[in-house]
Amino acid sequence: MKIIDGKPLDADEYARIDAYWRACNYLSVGQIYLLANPLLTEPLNAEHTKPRLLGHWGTAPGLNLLYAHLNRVIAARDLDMFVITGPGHGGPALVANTWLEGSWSDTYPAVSRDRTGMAKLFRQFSFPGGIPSHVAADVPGSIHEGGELGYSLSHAFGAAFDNPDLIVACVVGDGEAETGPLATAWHSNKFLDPVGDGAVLPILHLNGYKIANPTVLARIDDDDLADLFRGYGWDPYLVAGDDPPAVHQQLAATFDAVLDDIAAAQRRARAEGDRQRPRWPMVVLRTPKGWTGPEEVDGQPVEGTWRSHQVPFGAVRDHPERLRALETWMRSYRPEELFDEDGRPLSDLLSWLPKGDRRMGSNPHTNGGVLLKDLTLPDFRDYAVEVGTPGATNSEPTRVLGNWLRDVIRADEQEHSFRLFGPDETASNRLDAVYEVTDKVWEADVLDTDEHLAPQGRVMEILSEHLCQGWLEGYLLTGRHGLFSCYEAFIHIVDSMFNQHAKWLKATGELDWRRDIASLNYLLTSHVWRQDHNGFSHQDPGFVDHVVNKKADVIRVYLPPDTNCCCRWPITACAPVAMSTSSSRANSPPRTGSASTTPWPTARVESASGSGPATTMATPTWCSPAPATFPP
Ligand SMILES: Cc1ncc(C[n+]2csc(CCOP(=O)(O)OP(=O)(O)O)c2C)c(N)n1
Ligand SMILES: [Mg+2]
Repeated sequence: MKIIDGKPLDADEYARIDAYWRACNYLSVGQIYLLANPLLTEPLNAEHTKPRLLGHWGTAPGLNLLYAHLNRVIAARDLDMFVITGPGHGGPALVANTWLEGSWSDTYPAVSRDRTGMAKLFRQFSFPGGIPSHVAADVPGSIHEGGELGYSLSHAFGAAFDNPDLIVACVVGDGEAETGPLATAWHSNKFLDPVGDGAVLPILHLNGYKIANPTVLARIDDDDLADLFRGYGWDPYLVAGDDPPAVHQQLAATFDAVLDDIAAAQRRARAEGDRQRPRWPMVVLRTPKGWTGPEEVDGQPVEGTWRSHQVPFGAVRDHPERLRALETWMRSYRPEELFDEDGRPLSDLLSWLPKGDRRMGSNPHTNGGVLLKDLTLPDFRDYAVEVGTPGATNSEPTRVLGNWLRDVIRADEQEHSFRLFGPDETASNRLDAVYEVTDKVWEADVLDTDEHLAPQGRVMEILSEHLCQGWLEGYLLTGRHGLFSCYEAFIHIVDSMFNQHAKWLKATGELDWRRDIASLNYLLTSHVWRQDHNGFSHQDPGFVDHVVNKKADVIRVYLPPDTNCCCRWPITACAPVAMSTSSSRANSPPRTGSASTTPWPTARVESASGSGPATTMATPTWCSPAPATFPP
């Protein structure tokens, strides 16, 4: 792995960035432990602490360090950048950073950037009536809640697609990196176009531990780790240490180097027409878990071990010596050098930070609805099959839908705000008319016998339902549109990802500053009843059961009975998550089609009679123009 040894920080810059890091660490510990006395202006007593201690400390110092150094490069290079926090259980860290940079108080003015606000900040954390413990929807700048680990990198790539000026930094936990969805997401670099897409900077946070175990990637030697990532097509840089001055310098030098690499790769592709797939840089950060926290508790090592994962020591109200240890720990960050008497961060702490929308907590991409534009949708009636006598003609519903999607893509040629995702099934699902106007994105090798593979395109195919779902979520969360088509039996692979997304939508729906994003549209095909080609192995209608336990303001299900209704559903699909299981005779194998029974005026009624209520016909989030009028 590459190790960069420069010392780019002069004494002032070093002092500023270290003070900022200490402030974030102080604010993180304060959120976990304190109810009152936020500036430690009086000796800490039991009543100043929370009766129930919750939260995750171990990941916080690393996240704070990274946020500080990302701030430095954003400000120095005027970057359009935000960060996705894989270890999203580190809520206190992101809350601390967004409060210091001012995004938190801009979003929640009652939590001001002063002593009163700091007290509220501490109290609200993981507290009744307060905020969640994770990097939840409440946190400005977040498009990713950490609860269920594994999706950070796919979300980061989804956000970067079609955003050529954006850089998405993505902190990947070394525990998270053991999950299947995260493991496959390293391959996303074969689907990122250096011309039309932005960049993703993965930062593997090798703090060595998960909840109660070491991590696999921390216990293989550096050469194997480097080989692994080089094999995935990355160029890994290592930053390692436990001495803050040395790590600050090395991390600053490394961020300078990797951002130079990203800029050079983009310049080669964009200005020089070099079509070789770049070997994008990534960073491996090996620092201790729970760094700067208590070294030992009750004779057991804590800092640098899995014991620092959550709250390093509990029951501080009952143990005076722990109370004293907590006070010593918090005072080690020297709060009197960070905040004035009114609790305002000192100007040196803030003067160098990114301003306005360049703050990661205020980057517009992280509140995607702000950027969302309606898609131009062709009139579905132009695609209708003729129905003279009901039941007399056959057609393939998804093939006709493919014609309509082709023209959606054509109409989006300038905006580039729609993508079609699938696990190698777009053609099998009979949507291949889209290849008349676009290609499948592919940055790996291409042979003469391949078809429709190109560095740029609107179709994303990889045999990982996790990655399709994660990419699409990231794409939608940053204000774009998309559709995921998948065999009914195998969409279950993303059951829990669907749940997470639905929860995110529920939570954002309760935050008035979060703008609505477009529907996550699933098209399910190859149904349980239509398995003469495959068999029992491909039968599982349970995804509908799974999703309908969500409220109707989050999920709509459409069961179009024939071709004309199948083409009608995307127009009707106005829920945050909309799903169509096409007609039971919808797609493969192609030898028979679906008997068409529904001419257009009736199709409207049939589509709306799925499981959604009548409000199904409301203005769709992702549709333009709204289907306000229909032929009589
Ligand atoms: C899919 C999933 N499985 C299990 C958990 C429970 N869990 C929460 S945090 C954690 C350890 C995470 O370790 P790592 O990614 O290394 O984060 P860090 O060390 O930075 O805290 C686990 C297993 C989870 N959140 N998600
Ligand atoms: Mg870890």
